[in-house]
Amino acid sequence: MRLITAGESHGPGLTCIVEGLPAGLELSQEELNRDMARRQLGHGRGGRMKIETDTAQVTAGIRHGRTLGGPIALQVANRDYANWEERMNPWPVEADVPEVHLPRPGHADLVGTMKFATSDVRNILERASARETAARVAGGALAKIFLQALGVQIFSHVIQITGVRAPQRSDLTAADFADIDASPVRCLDPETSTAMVAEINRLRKANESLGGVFEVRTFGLTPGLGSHVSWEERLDGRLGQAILSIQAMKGVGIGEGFELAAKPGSQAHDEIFYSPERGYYRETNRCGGLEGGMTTGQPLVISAAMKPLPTLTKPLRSVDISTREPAAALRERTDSTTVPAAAIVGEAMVAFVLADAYRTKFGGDHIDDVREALRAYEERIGWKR
Ligand code: EPS
Repeated sequence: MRLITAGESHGPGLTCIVEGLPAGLELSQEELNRDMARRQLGHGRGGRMKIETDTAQVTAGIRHGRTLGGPIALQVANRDYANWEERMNPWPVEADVPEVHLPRPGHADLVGTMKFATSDVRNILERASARETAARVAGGALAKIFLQALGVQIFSHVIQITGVRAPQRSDLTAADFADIDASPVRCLDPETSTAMVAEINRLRKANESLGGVFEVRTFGLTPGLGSHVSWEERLDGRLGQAILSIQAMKGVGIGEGFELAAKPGSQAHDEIFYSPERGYYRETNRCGGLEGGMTTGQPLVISAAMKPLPTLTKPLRSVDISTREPAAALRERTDSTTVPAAAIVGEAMVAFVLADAYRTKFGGDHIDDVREALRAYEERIGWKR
């Protein structure tokens, strides 16, 4: 499968093309747009989200609510373009549009201008912006719908905002996530939610931005997606790349992740049991559902660490690239934190990688072919759902 996005933050709009889904997959506009709306939520968002109401318009690949088997094209409008029409017009304009010369530490600004030979930071920041994730979430929704048809469900939650951490939960099931979007920070623990909101308010007043950690959990996976045989096929590597490609991610963990490094071997793995009723099973899931680069069939647990956003209302020290004199970095409208939204993007990226893994393993031109191949495989390995 392929997922390609195009678009700038304040340009006319974003595009996502998803290639490789089978024909016959049924979907509704509501399902396609649900995650688009969820990505716009979260305490700590800035003024931009009041302007946008993201929805994906389908311009190719779907007919009467079913996929046709060809590339699917999705368009997401930037409503804010109305305010940027001169500055972001694809074609030359009469007006004198000033260049941006103040790169923000932590953003793509400085290196991007050097690499792409431009004196205008706007030529870099517009594409580097996390606005692009709206297009990824549109494409990820298609992957999720495909996975849902195979009995797979993906959820996310925020487990940390700066130093405020939710209690660890290893026992979560799909049902635990039913009301997750009701929390203003998408945290499962109500007390921690309140503390996170207070921390966002406190640091926002101090002109700070906040990072954090989210977790993506996937239920209903078949064992054996990915492969141990070559490095590119190892699913942990593919998931890591997909997660770290999300703007502002600085770390990724699988299962107990970095904590496993501190444990002795006897407490770091998931012992194997068998019963005729259950087949092979485990009583722990420290590996996060991946062994040898393959799914074990247990819940897939992935965490991601996000750095604080680099656009600050009290800017950091930088250099004016037109004069090379010291100057404060660009100060723009911004969010205080987007960890709750980034978690939705995490769901989309995990969904895409998993959908691709199902396509690789089970092939099929029509969704019924995929279902049949999956059923036959699960029967052969004696997998009990
Ligand atoms: C972003 C800066 C902000 C965010 C934007 C990402 O946009 P603006 O400069 O227009 O205020 O709101 O995120 C989105 C627009 C979005 O849809 O998530 C940045 O610099 O990365």
